[in-house]
Amino acid sequence: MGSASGRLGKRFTELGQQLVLPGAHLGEDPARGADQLGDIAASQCVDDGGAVAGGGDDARTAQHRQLLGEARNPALPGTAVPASDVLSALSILLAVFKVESLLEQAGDGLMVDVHAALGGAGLRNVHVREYVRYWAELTGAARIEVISTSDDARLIGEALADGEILPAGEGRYYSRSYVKDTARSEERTVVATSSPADKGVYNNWRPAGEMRPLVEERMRGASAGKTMYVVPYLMAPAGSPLERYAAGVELTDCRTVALHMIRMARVGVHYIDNLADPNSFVRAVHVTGDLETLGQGTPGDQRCFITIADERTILHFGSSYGGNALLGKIAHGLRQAAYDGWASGEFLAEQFMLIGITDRLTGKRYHVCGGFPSASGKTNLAMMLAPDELADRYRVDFYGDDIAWLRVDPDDGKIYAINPEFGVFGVAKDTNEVTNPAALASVAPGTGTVFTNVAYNDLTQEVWWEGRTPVPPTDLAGWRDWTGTLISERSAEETGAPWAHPNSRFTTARANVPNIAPDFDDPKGVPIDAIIFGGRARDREPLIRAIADLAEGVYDGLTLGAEATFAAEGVEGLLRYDPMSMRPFMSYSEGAYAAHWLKVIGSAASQPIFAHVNWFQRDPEDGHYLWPGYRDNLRPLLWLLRLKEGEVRGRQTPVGIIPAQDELDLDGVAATPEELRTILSIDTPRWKQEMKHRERHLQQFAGLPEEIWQAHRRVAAALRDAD
Ligand code: OXD
Ligand code: MN
Repeated sequence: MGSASGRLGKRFTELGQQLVLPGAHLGEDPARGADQLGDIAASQCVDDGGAVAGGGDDARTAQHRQLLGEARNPALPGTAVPASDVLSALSILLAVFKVESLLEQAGDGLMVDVHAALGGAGLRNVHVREYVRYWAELTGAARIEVISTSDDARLIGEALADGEILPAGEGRYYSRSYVKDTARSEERTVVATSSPADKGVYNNWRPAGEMRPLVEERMRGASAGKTMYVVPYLMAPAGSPLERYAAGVELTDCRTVALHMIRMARVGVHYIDNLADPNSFVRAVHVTGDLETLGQGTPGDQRCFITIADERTILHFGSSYGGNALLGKIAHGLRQAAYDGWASGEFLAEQFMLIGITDRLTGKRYHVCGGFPSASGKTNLAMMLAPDELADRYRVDFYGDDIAWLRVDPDDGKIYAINPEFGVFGVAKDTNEVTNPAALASVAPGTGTVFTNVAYNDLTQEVWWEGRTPVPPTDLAGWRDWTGTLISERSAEETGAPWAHPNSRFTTARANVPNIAPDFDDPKGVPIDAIIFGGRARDREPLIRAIADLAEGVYDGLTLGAEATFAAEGVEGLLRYDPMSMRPFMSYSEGAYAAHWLKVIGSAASQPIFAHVNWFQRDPEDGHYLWPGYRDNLRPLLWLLRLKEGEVRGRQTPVGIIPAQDELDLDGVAATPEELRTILSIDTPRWKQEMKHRERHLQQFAGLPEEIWQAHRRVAAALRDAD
């Protein structure tokens, strides 16, 4: 970086300190310099230990209140406007003026680049400009480019020309990641705040004051020679009541990440240039780093993925894959949004799918959302079509496969959900005409899909993944596995290894899904009738059990789990608990999370029905699945909606209401009466064993609301009484 830009940066530093430039505490604080940084051990990125720095809960709450809009409405009826607000408004105006004039004066080096790039793109938000300037200087990026969706074709052309992506047939593309960069890394992911009270069991909490310098040091100079793409985005339909939590600006030094963001979020300058509070965007900085020297998975692992939740700042270093790099998705859409939803008291952000079910006979339309731990069929369920026998009467519409934000509308007291995402980042493995025909259609030629880490054929530009067809292509000519090795030239040890990485993905815009709901972009969202949870359980969990009580529903979500891999974990029947399927995305303590759920959903005038579903029960003798799954999963959901409407009664059990066999529409289902009896019954001794595990699981969570413990005790007592 040239000395001129350094000098100018210093002047900004002074300006920022002098005028308390709005947002200076949010990500571009120039006062935090290299001189504060010691030689911090890599393991400090996540290891616990050491004194906790930072202010108390009140400090966090006050700062967050300001961030989340109270400062935006200083003149609410009956609210006096403090003199300090007037002063700070004046200083904001002054700061804006000074920043603009400094930008005008800039004569050379980086500042010209920032100014020219941002100004040329029509980006006027002064807070965004200052944020970009700070990070461009820190990371040493050589160029700045502001991205909008309309840049997609050009970026694709450039990426193809550079060999960064390859053509995968008409209007589809193929990308390969670095071999040690293929998944989200939970161990390297940290939620940092200034309040130790935010520490939970799963959120890997660290003090913000410790984490920011550490990650800044890793990012310093790490984008040298690269372009920094400025990606302004919105994680909500424009005009949504939750829009003010949805705006962000991702800075990334990876063009493929920008291409993914265009598919996964609404991207364009206008999303952040006209914010009611121009400073209210999430700062999301992504620096790839030198992937070959980061020591992934070793004790010296340099990767650091940090959400500074009370500063609405995301700093991810050391990957260009998936949730590590597409920061609108998991880091903002889940971790940050969950924190914002709690801090504002306004909403829930959950790793939920969201579907609509229309009954053409009655004209009624229902909406169901729900959480499933990974590998429990969430995307297949989200894109499900009605089974042939029911297709004349029912239509299933897709809204989202991964994230839902839920709020209660003050006008009608209903819970409304939006999918904040614009696209689908789906797991390719096992996607085929039977498991998920809608997903296949959504990645068809002409959809602009980007495939990552599947197998690729150099000669035909075809892609393939395990489960796409029962056996791999037999003509091996041109086929390479996800690492780029020609299948025909694999070594003896490599033979038999999957062609595609198990976490290989397709990235496609949501509008490409053939059964996309007609109102998928309705800013208000859709009213929720049912909230479901489901894991992969080979025994105990029936096909469906409905729960009408709120605390028992939340309790069920908190005790959600999927089978641990028995070989690895070694404890028969022990689930890997994944509360609400949010374990990797929790951003504050689980006790507060449960209380927030009770409060938000409890405030709705019309309550949803809860249910736990399980498509995966197996025959203990030969291991075959007892329920056909996939499209047939609509049947238990229809029963649930009829139960809510009072059209069926089901059978009360200690753990919820289970369908009577004749209440399910089973026309065309091949299951035997014996199989149906098993999946529609409760194994009481097995449930009693589970209750002991649950108790230990819940005991970890400090401050768990008494309502949840009461729900636990009620279920345990009902199981005892069932003897
Ligand atoms: C995830 C994802 O990692 O959706 O959960 O990509
Ligand atoms: Mn997910």
